[in-house]
Amino acid sequence: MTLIEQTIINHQTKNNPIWIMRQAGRYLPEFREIRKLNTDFIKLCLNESLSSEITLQPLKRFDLDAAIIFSDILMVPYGLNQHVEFKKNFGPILGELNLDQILKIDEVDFVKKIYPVYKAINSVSKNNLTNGKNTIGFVGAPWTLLVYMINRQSPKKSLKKDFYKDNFLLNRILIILEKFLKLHIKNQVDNGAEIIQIFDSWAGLLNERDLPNYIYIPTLNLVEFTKSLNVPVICFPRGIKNYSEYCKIVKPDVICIDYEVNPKQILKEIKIPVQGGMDPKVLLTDKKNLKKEAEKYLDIFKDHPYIFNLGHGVLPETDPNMMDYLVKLVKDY
Ligand code: 1CP
Repeated sequence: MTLIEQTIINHQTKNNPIWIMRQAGRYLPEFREIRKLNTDFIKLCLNESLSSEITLQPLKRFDLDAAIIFSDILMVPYGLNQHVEFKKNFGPILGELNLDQILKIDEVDFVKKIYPVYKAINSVSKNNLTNGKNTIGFVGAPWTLLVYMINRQSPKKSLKKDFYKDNFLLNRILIILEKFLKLHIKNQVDNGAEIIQIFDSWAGLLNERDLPNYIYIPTLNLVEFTKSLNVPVICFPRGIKNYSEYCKIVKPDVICIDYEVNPKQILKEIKIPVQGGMDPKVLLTDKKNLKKEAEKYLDIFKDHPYIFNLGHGVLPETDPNMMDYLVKLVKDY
């Protein structure tokens, strides 16, 4: 059993596993080198050999406990034939959403369009660098994908004014997303993903009264589906207020917390394994402060099953030496 599995399944608390959201990415010079020559981000995600290589880059440098596959949550709208592109210094831009067209897509078309993602997972999970470690697959939560598909760009602080205008459309897309996300999870698992993380990056944008319809019910369906494949599932509902209600209803195996959450409060309220929390900006300070902040989380969760991670993705300006220091610090704790 890997360290992560011991933490999730046996609830061991002695050795904290560590992996980092966006561990393969722009803070690594070897990634930037590949990225410079591959300006089309979607194409890069669909290049099986390069996306496998990028996935493994952080494992060559650091003693991490998992590889997370280099892909993107927006590969699902792309697989549903919505145009997706990533503009430099702006973020994702999505094309018009045409329900009639989306309804015509079947499972075979979808899988064909993003097939290299599954092949990359297969190759990563068979690579020696992941021996004794886990390969993590992921999906965007239905709500967060709905946000990108309707808003057609990052909502940053707020959604477009008419976001909720077409209730029929919103609910149809949610149902379609649920179907294809299950397929996407199943194909990742069939190709070697041993854990699934569900990213709900925009969970914090919803009113409390809308949580059941847009988050609780559709996410619970994905969690139950993933568990039925005998695969643990980690949920990251960034920005929600009530973690204990979320855990009670959605029932993930692990809850990943963002950096605005009070870890002591979580320890009091949550019985399941916890992941993450530390502010990625801490990695931009100095080693002394990094040690203090990392040990804060390790101390708080010393008798609780805890997977070390950040409270959001590692920032592009991060010095890889700071990451190295952090991984060693967690391993030596
Ligand atoms: O080089 C570049 O400019 C691309 C930057 C980049 C990278 C490295 C994007 C564009 N996506 C990714 C990879 C990625 N995305 C991974 C790979 C695995 C790893 O963690 O190392 C994962 C898991 C994601 C997930 C993802 N994509 C999320 C959920 C997590 C989060 O950050 O909240 C979201 C919201 C996206 C959308 C996305 N992809 C990329 C950008 C710039 C964005 C938009 C973010 C926003 O709306 O502000």
